[in-house]
Amino acid sequence: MDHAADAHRTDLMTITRYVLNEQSKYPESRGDFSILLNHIVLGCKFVCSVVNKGEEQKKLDVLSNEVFVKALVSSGRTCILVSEEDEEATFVEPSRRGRYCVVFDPLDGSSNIDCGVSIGTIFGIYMVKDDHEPTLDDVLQPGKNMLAAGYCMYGSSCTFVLSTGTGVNGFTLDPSLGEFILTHPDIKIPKKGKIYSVNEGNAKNWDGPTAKYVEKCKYPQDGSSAKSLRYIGSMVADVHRTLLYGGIFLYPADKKSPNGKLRVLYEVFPMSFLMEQAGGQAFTGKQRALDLVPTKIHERSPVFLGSYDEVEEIKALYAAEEKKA
Ligand code: AFP
Repeated sequence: MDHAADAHRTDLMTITRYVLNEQSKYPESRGDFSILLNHIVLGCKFVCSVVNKGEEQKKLDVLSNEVFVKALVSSGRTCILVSEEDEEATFVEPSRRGRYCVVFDPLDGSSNIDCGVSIGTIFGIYMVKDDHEPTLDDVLQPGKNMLAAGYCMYGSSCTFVLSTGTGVNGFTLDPSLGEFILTHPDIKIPKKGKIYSVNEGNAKNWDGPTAKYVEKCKYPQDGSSAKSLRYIGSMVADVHRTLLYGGIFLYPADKKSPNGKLRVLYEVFPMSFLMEQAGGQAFTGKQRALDLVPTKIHERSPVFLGSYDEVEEIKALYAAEEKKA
């Protein structure tokens, strides 16, 4: 190996070092965010280790949730937690309270566990609005108010993708070091893509714009090549591929599920935040996904996210439909 490559290999940018570097740009910062993130990373390392041991699904869901809730509360930096696993939000007791609200899905795609498909943890972070007694309104904020969002994918390797609002970076767990190392700096999604990702089993119930878009992917009329279909059915894995290779991931509304399937706070928002930070877009069929103001913590929304040009096409199809109405 030449000297330059060696120097790179030996200068390890761990996720902690990365966040501390970011934090040093804000002299007023007290390090609370780094502490919070360290606790999220610890939860992910734990889940990664149990997923690799092949524990059964039910246990893993519950276990992962418990680990994240305990890690977040013990960080002393959180005040409200919203988890996919818990019907109600958790309000942290005053003596252990901090200023961050964390919304998360501890183990998304868990129905795939038993067949070894990649699954993941998704999270978003808000700050309480003011110095006041925290209320649900502090988490019922539009996604554009998130300070940070990310996911950790448990697959052939364990990958942590993070945005603190200044681009997107990917870190891979080095099991021998027990550390996430920066392996995918400044991820940018290709402007156009050759892949679409959707559950086509729902096609008979789709609305006009979704059906037209997918038809165009398969039978393009402009001389371009047809797109490839890739669908894992595990959001973290489908979004991760979309982020790296470009294309579009869609979970649209349909006649049976007028609000789609995916949850606004801990699926749609974090992934939309990452897409925008990587140069892509996210749309609900009506508006920019990050502008949505949720009214319930487990609310659902349709979502179209991915390469900038692909989402532009979807937006144009919905605009044309609206004009007709
Ligand atoms: P589970 O957590 O119930 O496995 O749901 C996974 C998921 O929420 C998300 O990860 C996938 O993108 C989506 O569901 C797949 O849904 P379909 O099976 O309806 O395509």
